[in-house]
Amino acid sequence: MHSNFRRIAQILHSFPILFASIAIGSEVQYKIARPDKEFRIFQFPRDAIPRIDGDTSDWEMVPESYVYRTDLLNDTEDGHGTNIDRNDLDVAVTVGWVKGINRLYFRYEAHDDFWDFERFNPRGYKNDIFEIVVDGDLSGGAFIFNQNLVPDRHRDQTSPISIENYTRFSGNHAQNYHIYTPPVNNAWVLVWGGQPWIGDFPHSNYAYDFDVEHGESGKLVLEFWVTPYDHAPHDGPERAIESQLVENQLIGLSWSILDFDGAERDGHYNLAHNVNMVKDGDYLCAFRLMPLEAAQKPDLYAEWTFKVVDMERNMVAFKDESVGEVASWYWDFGDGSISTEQHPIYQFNEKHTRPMVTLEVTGPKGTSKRTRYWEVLLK
Ligand SMILES: [Ca+2]
Ligand SMILES: [Ca+2]
Ligand SMILES: [Ca+2]
Ligand SMILES: [Ca+2]
Repeated sequence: MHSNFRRIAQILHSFPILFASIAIGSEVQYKIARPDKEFRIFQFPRDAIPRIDGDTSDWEMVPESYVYRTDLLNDTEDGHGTNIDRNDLDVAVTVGWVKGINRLYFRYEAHDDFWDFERFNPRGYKNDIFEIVVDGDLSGGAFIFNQNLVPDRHRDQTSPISIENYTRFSGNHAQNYHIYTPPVNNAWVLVWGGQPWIGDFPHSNYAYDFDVEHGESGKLVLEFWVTPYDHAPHDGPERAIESQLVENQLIGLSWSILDFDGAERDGHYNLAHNVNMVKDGDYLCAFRLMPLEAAQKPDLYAEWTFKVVDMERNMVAFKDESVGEVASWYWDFGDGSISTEQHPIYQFNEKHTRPMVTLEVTGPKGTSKRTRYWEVLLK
């Protein structure tokens, strides 16, 4: 059932509308946490990408419906359950993305009655942590080595085979970030896996804003982005494969807050309502990469891409990528032929090796044209 669904889900990734109708309100069950709830990732327009500076004014355009707060969390480890004292911890998390860029942006705002950030000094306090886990292609499955999820022969961490498996396996197909809130005398994130490089720029970026000392109560703001990977090897980004973030698709994502208040951990509040989320992609929540909200939609403009599918026959597949509401398409292939399909495939005559191709789109807000001159190269 499980693997069948994964296969179906991958096929349906190409048909997001169909996928949505099957995933919601049907018998299909796939292995995620909280299957009754679909979370949403806000799409920023490309002219309003958040600046990572700790100032969250660039998030003010995000509707409240995208803000996930303390009421959605469950302390599954330290006994609070969903009955969380907002004076002890109160958080708001918002996730964003930009179409065309494989990054997940986060705004994390937290009130804590005791900010504990001296883990890395000799007094030996703990450290408040915001932990996120990302599975960019919903592949699911265990991704942390040595957490009772791997065969016995691999559990001895001192054996060479264990170490090799750790670097090959942990964090490879889903990534876990332990983010220090805030870091003092240490890196901003502990990557729980074999690929610490994903915590470095340009694979991620972060900025904090807080005005509290260790032990005080108050508010902390963290703004950051990470890059999700389908394959994040130990030896660096050269062989890594970024997850392709595509509008309307689902990804796996969850977070937890490890709240230390001066002594032992006081809470492990997690969105998945199951602490297996820290090590197994089957326990992440489904987050949808949303289209632009109406308020952020730009006026109509024409845009398209192309692929030469058969150079010998001068066969080209055109793909409409216009933004805004489009009612009709008019392609001029520059040789006297036209098409009114949205995504035409066209065979050019041999005489037109460098055609000038124009797409004109028409919708309620008018018309827009986009010409590519000498860009479609044929034989
Ligand atoms: Ca900012
Ligand atoms: Ca607290
Ligand atoms: Ca994955
Ligand atoms: Ca704390």
